[in-house]
Amino acid sequence: MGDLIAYYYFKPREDTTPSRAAEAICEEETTGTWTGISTRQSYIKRLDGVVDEIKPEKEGYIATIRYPGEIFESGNIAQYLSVIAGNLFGLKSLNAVRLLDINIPEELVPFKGPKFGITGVRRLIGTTKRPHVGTIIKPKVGLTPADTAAVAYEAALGGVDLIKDDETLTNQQFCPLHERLQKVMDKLDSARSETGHMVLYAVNVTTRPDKIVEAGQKAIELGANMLMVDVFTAGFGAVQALAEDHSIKVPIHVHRTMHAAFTRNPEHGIAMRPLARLVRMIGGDQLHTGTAGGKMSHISEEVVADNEALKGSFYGLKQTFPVVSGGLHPGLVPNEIKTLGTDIVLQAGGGIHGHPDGTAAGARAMRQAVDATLESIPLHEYAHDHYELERALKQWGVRR
Ligand code: RUB
Ligand code: CA
Repeated sequence: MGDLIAYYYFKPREDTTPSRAAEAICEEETTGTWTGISTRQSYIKRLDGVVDEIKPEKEGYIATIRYPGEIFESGNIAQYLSVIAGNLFGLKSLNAVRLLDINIPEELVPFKGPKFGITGVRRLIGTTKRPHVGTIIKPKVGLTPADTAAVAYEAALGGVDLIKDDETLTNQQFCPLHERLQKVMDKLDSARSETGHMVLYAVNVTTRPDKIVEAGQKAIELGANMLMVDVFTAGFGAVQALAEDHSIKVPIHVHRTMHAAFTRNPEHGIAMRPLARLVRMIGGDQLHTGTAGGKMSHISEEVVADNEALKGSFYGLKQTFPVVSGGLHPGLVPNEIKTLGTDIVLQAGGGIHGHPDGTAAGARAMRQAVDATLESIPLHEYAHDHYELERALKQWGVRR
């Protein structure tokens, strides 16, 4: 079995050498502990982690650590994380440590990956090249099912490809999930009969892992054409259970709320990249990876490579559709496409529902911004004969 390679940025404690600090990671995560032990049999040596390389980086170092494949239980993501992203974060010999990326051997990828992937989701909508445009219903919580459906209808008329719940909306009393889902799907049917355009609705079925498949099945029975899960609050196991179940025949949209608790600090925590790889392995069809210039604090040079982790070749698994979201509006679209390419879902909440002429106009403005960008026409020029875009640019400006 091949080894799993993990890359860590780290800063050793002042009284610890870089190699001692990297060794401490290996020991803690493989066969060692803080002291020599009498129970260590000689046959255990093959499971020792190895520090392959240490090189200086910014204020610290990057260590390449080789974990023997045999130390992992193939297919058990929770166990993988306990090794590659486990106790090491608390070791006193390191002032800071961040898991940057992983390289996983094929034997540890017994997963089927996305059922749909970029191509499958595109096939449902009928696109080949252009970025998809999505919206999050706003306000993020509080609307009744009927009002949620009315907003969804407007967004669909305006030309979005995807409508989704927000991460904090699941099945609260003010907006019961089944009622909301049925009303939204009815409205999307009406919109489709007017526009001829298919729209996906990612209904947020995030719940405890032992209930999520049942929740997904029920949603599909009631007409859901996409399911959404908050992967870090629900756990990888919840997404995996849903994605691997044969009865779940719709794509899965994966939100990453809580990710910044581990991804935001450039010196300590877990970068998005290994997490993105895991989400692709367990079957996420779409995953939030951030923007080039939106409202959330991202390490934007990392986003391009994070998306590559979702799209690059990986043991034959389908590609996961990167979702670009957080403070987007039409004026930001050219820069997002220029930086991140066209295989993206451009998702705007406030940037659609905050349009001065309402949701449908906001959706049109986003679509117009995409069209202008693909035709290489500056937004201001395109706005001359596209009123909704003109109004959006007046409201929020253009990023130069
Ligand atoms: C965006 C939104 C998403 C964020 C999360 O709303 O609701 O939850 O994208 O960030 P708005 P990320 O368009 O109004 O800002 O996608 O980076 O995880
Ligand atoms: Ca949100």
